[in-house]
Amino acid sequence: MTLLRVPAAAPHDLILDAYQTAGGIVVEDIFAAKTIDALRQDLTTAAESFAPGVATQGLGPGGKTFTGANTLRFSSLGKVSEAFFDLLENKVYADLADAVLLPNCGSYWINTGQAMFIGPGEPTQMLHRDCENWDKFCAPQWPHCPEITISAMIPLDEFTADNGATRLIPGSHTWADFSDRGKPEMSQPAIMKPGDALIYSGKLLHGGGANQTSSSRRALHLSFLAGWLVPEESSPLDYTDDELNGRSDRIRRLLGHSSYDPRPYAGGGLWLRHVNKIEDPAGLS
Ligand SMILES: O=C(O)CCC(=O)C(=O)O
Repeated sequence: MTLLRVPAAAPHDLILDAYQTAGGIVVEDIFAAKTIDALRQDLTTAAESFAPGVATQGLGPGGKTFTGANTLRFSSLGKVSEAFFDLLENKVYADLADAVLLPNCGSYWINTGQAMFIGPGEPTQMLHRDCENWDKFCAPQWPHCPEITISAMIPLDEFTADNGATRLIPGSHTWADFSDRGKPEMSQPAIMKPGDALIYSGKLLHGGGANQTSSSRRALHLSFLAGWLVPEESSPLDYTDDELNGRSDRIRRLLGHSSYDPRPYAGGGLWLRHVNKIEDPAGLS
């Protein structure tokens, strides 16, 4: 299956259908140039405070083989760029996330918003599925486990086959064997320009490409996760209530400043304080 590309202006049903068929699609012109230009500038400045190769995915030296020896990663992106909040309100991505995740949860929150700058000489990352983070949930039900996470790779530079464009295997979200991660030669690069995004299911095999150029491949990743699962990034600790004052309900919820309400599905409320929603007066003190 070749990589499918759809314009962001296409009808929602067409975008959803392409996503469900391939497991990952390039959505062209989904983000405004001014948003991406601001993110490129702000994240490049913030990157000066981080060294390549120090991210471990919380797993020590073993995690570094996944995150990359010459790849620079950092998160909490709303702390360094106002433009990050524009991404959270993007209607095309929100509509797709709603359609994919809300059949399986009352609401979803940010899994991670993460700068991923692949440095020169970095080899290809292992192909993986983002849902492997929640292995004990996905593996036993594979391939019929509910969709729990959706991700976007958002280029800040052109993504080319040589500079580390994310590689993916379209259709691998329906493979019968969860342990089958395919082979690198089965993958294809998501060639994109700034303003586009690769949006893919947590079930899809993908990974960062090798960077054979002399410049970093600058990009960020923004993923959402069913609200009843623990995300990669500790967003609720990163932002105080005061910092999110005046932000939309959606942004507060995405950043973990609202409790989880399972309805219309069964289950109890989660992420509470004093057994009340954290946004209710009784939950505040
Ligand atoms: O950098 C990329 O293109 C993809 C990285 C990725 O998939 C990951 O680290 O989970």
